[in-house]
Parts: sequence; C-alpha cells; structure tokens
Amino acid sequence: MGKFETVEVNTDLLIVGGGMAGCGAAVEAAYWAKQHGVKVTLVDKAAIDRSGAVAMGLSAINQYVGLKDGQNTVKDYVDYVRNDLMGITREDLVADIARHVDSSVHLFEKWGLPIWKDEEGNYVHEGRWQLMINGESYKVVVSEAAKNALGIDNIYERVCIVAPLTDGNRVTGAVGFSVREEKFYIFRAKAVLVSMGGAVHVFKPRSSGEGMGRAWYPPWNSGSSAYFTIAAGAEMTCQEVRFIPVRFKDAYGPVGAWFLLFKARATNGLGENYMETRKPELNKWVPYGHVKPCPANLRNWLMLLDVFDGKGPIFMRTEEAIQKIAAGEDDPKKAKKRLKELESEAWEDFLDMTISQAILWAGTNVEPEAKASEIAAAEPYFIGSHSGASGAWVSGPEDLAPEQYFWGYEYMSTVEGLFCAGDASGASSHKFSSGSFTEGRLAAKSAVRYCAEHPEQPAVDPAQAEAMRERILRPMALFEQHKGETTDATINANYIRPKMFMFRLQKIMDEYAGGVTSQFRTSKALLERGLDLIGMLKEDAEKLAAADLHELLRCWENIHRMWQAEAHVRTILFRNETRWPGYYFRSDTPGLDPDWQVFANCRYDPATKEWEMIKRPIESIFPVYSELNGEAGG
Ligand code: SFD
Ligand code: AMP
Repeated sequence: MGKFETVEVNTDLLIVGGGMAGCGAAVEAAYWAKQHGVKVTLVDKAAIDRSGAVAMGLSAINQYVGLKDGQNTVKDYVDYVRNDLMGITREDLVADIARHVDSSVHLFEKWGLPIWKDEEGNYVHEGRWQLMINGESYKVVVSEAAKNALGIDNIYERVCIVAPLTDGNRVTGAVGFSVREEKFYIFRAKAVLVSMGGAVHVFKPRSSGEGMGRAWYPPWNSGSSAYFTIAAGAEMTCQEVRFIPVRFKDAYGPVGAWFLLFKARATNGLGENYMETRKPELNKWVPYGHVKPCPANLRNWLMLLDVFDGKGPIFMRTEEAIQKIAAGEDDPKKAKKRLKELESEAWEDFLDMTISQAILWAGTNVEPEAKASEIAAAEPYFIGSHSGASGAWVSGPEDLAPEQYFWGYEYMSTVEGLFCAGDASGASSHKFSSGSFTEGRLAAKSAVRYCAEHPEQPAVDPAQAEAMRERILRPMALFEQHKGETTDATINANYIRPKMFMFRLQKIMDEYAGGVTSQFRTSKALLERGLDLIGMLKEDAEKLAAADLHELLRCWENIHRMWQAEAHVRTILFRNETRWPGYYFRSDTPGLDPDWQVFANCRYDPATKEWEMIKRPIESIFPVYSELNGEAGG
C-alpha cells in the first residue's frame, strides 16, 4: 500500500467521534482550552452535521431533570436509573450528569432547537423526564455549535479511527484512515476523549432481505468506542448489559411518545394487556419488579412471555389512545380538531427521528387514528446511554464519587489520559442525547485539565505506528494479491469479504449469545461454544479483504464489532445469574442472585492478550433501602 500518504497530526486533546458526546466535548473543551493554551482536535468517520445516532433527528429530549423549577431532584433521577437497571448503576456518574444536564438543554434551545411549549410558555413533557422537540435538525444545530467552538481547521471529517496508540498504560494518540482519499492518519495527543458511540449489528437483526441493514440504533455505530478502550487496556464495565428496545415492528419506530405522551396500551393477539395479566410475574424480580415505572427490561419480559406462549402479535393501540384523548374534548368541533392535531403529532414523531417507520405506515395504509400497529422486541444493541449500560469504567467526580470510584480525573478510564463519554462510558445509563452531550462537556473539561497538568508530549513509537499502518491497510493488499484467483471476487480461498464476515459474527451471537432466533435465551454451555467460534472468527479476521476504501471501513467496523461481541459473551458467562430477563435469560441460572449485586467488569491485557474478569462493589451515594440484603446502604 505504498501509495497511501501518511499524515501526521500533533495535538493536545484528541476527541474521537463527533456525535452528541463529541460535540458536547468540543464546545466545552474549546472554552477551557483557550484559558490553558491547549489545542483540541476532533475526528469523525462521517460528516458531523448528520452523524451518529441523531443523524436523522429526534422527536424528544429524554433527559431533562427540571432542577430550577423544582420539578425533580438529582436523587429522583438516580433512583429512577438505579431501579431501571435492576440496581446496577454508578450513582456518582448518574448524579453528576443529572445535575448539569438542564444547562445543556437550555444551550440547545439558545442555538435554535425548537422545544415544544404550552400556552403558559412551559416545556411540554412527553413523560416525567422527557421533553418534546421539533428535532429533525437537532444534530445540525448541535454540530454547528461544535464547529463554531473548535474552528473548522481543527475538525477532520471522513477519517475512520481504528485503534489507539499507547505507551504502556498511557494513551498517546490514535490511528485511522480517510474513507475518501488514500491517506493514513497518525494523531499524536496528550489526552484522547473517546465518543464513537455504541454498537449495532453485532447480533443478527430481525430485518433481512429487502429490509437488511435496518436497525433501531444507527448501523454505523459499530463498536469503535468499545474496541478503542479494550485495545488500550482499559477496564470495561457492564459489558453484559445489552439493550433490547421494544419498537414498532419492521421499521423500528420509537414507542416512548405512544406510551408516555399518548398513554397508549399494548395488547396481545387476544386483546389482553400483558402489563396487567402478567403482573404476578413481577414478584419474582423484587425489589425491582415492584418499582415505578416498571424497569424497561421487565416490561419487555412480560411482553416476551406472551410471545413465547404464542399469544402474539403484540399491538400498540394507537387508535384507542388517539380516540380516547380526542373524546376528552367536550365540544365535537374541538374533538375533531384535536384528532387532526394528534394525527399529525403521531406522524411527526416518526418523521423527526425514524423516517422509515413513516414510510412503512404510508406503504401499508396505516392510519394510526384508525388502526393499531404491531410492536416487537428488537435485536440487542450495545449502548451505554439508553437503558443499556455497557462502556468503559471511568473515574467519578471528586465531590460525589466514593473513594474507589475516583482516580484523579473525572471520566478518565483506567488508562492514563484516556477519557470516555456517551455510549463509550459505562454504568451511567439514561443519558440519552442531552446527557451524552453533557457527559462530553464534563469529560472534556477534565481532559483539558489533564493536558494542562501533563504538558510533556508523550512519545509515539514510530515502529508501533508503522506496524499499525501495515495491519490496518492489509485488507486492501490482500484483495489485490488474490482477487484474480476466482471468477467471482466475493468468493476466494485466501480471503473473506466484510459482509460475509459480519454474517458469521451475527449468526454466532444470535444462536449462542441469546439473539432473536434463540428468543434471547442462553446458558453457560451455549456461551462457551460461542466463545470457541468467536476464537475461530478472530483467526479469520486476519484474512479480511477490501476491494476499496469503503470496504476497508467495513472490515474495521466488523473487527470492532467482534471485540464488542467477545467482551459481551465473556461477561454474560461471568455473571452467574439472570438479572435483566427481558434483555437476556440464562436458562441455567434463571433468577436474581444477591451475590451478584455487583458490577461485572473485564479487562483485556494488550501485553499478555489475556482477559481478566473482575467483580466491583456497588456503592450508593444516596441512602437506599434494598430488599435484597434487607439493610440501608449509604
Ligand atoms: O427515544 C466514529 N436516542 C434518544 N435520545 C434522546 O434524548 N431522545 C430520543 O428521542 C432518543 N431516541 C432515539 C435515540 C437514538 C436513535 C438512533 C433513535 C431514537 C432512532 C439516543 C441518543 O441519540 C444517544 O443516546 C446519543 O446520541 C449518544 O451519543 P454518543 O455521542 O455516545 O453517540 P453518537 O451520537 O451516535 O455519536 C457517535 C459518533 O462517533 C462517530 N464514529 N468516528 C471516527 N471513527 C470511528 N471508528 C467512528 N465510529 C463512530 C459517528 O460517526 C458519530 O458521529 S428514543 O427512541 O430512544
Ligand atoms: P423509547 O421510545 O422506548 O426509547 O422511550 C423514550 C423514553 O420513554 C425513554 O426515557 C424510556 O425509558 C421511556 N419509556 C418508554 N416507554 C415507557 C413506559 N412504558 N413506561 C415508562 N417509561 C417509558
């Protein structure tokens, strides 16, 4: 690959990923960097106007605490998150984000994001924590602020970050390649902030054939954050806590507005509401089975029990909900007007964030005010910012974190100089778009301080960078070398193309790690077999081949997914219980076990290539009564 130019960039703080967390980091870092004379650079594999999970826009801001208006307290939010995650959460991190998130939302509004207001000028809530927005251009608004703050010369778009550069337990930069030009990039930095989102298409999706590629979370979030931190040797947390969202079937339209704003019910094929008929099941999952709102995974679980019993399809009763709200108007004229408004709000909810669902509705003659729509549990995703929790194990804030959760710099992983935010940081669920942006701000402030306090430029070993260049570009060399050996270049004894590789990974995960096909069930024996197969897949990853730059991107996306998959399988295997039955069910350990009221962490050692599994205690920063151990914590 001699013709690839090598471009070297020297900076102080390198932000990898310009999604919600990356843009928050850029805005905040620019402010503190001026004071400390620190240079900040941001890299994204896409164009940040429309990159990441918010590319299509969103119709709600899901984290707004309303502290100033006295609507809620930080503790209320922490209680909500802890309960939803069945007790497994870093309260210090959740509280830190919750106490700052409102200010981020106010910034979005100042920058031009339209937030719904009622007649008195108050925000219109979707639910207790969620605000309704006209958010089609949400990401454009946020990225414009990031660009203005950093300056366009400090932003590299369409450069895919592949791996970290390290010097022992210290990050020294990152390497990647342009997805448009034959350029290999070496970024040298004093600190790196990882915000490359979560992972999609690790598991076989429900969509296949004509719908292939369609997923709820964005397919281009492919596990780069997890790979980057694992490869650097960082301790990871909650790698078992995948997220399975219930979504409108086949186009993955969100359900939040229907359940919370329109107060719709979901019923099975017999017209029964599983949240009522299956209520006794919740007693098996106390104390979390009895909290309000019912945790997302337990809502899934009650629905899945109906599906397993052959009581599907499951319908979101949109028609019932809309008619009920309209019927609340006393005057028939007003009721008719209200019906029209609700109808357009229902369509906008999808048009603002999941356009394919609106297209599917149109294509299948759905009138939501007249006809119910099917919903289903999607395939698993890795996302630390919604009701999942996977990500790196990071230091908490000094004033809130218990001693063992604080190591000098907030949001720094266990690798020196390596910071994480958004989906990249774990055990602080329910950050969503606004909380991820906020966490990016908090992590960036801390990372700038790190740069100021470590002014020496870390050394980058040229041999390490050269070896990485050879390895990263190898799929193109391999293709060139062998492509002429078969009449169809997709089939070749000497290489595997990225699409086939992805199918193999997805099949392993689907069948052995509890995907859709295995009805989210797995066991020790299945997981061990899955690990064997991942081991063989890893060997074959050395034979990935790319016909062009686009396929080179696909090769590395799939290697990143594979590492996320391995961390996941190892951690489900480690946690000897079933804690989130609606996310995955260990048939050999079918219930909650009080001994597992702990974090299940893992760490890959890049030097020895061995994995270590680690239990870390859960420490509450607020007094909490736990029915599991019958005593007050604090
Ligand atoms: O309700 C590389 N989310 C919702 N959040 C809300 O607040 N309200 C909603 O209404 C939400 N809904 C929703 C949501 C997401 C999606 C897809 C849908 C609906 C359909 C969640 C938020 O969007 C999410 O929490 C945040 O965006 C997470 O932020 P962050 O920064 O962790 O991830 P990102 O924004 O996806 O950005 C990742 C960036 O990394 C880049 N990238 N760059 C360089 N090299 C690589 N190798 C890279 N790999 C990735 C990406 O390009 C991107 O810019 S609701 O339905 O849940
Ligand atoms: P979703 O569209 O499922 O991503 O949900 C958007 C927001 O609403 C998230 O904060 C969810 O946790 C919340 N949510 C969705 N459905 C329910 C429900 N039935 N009860 C309580 N909260 C919900």
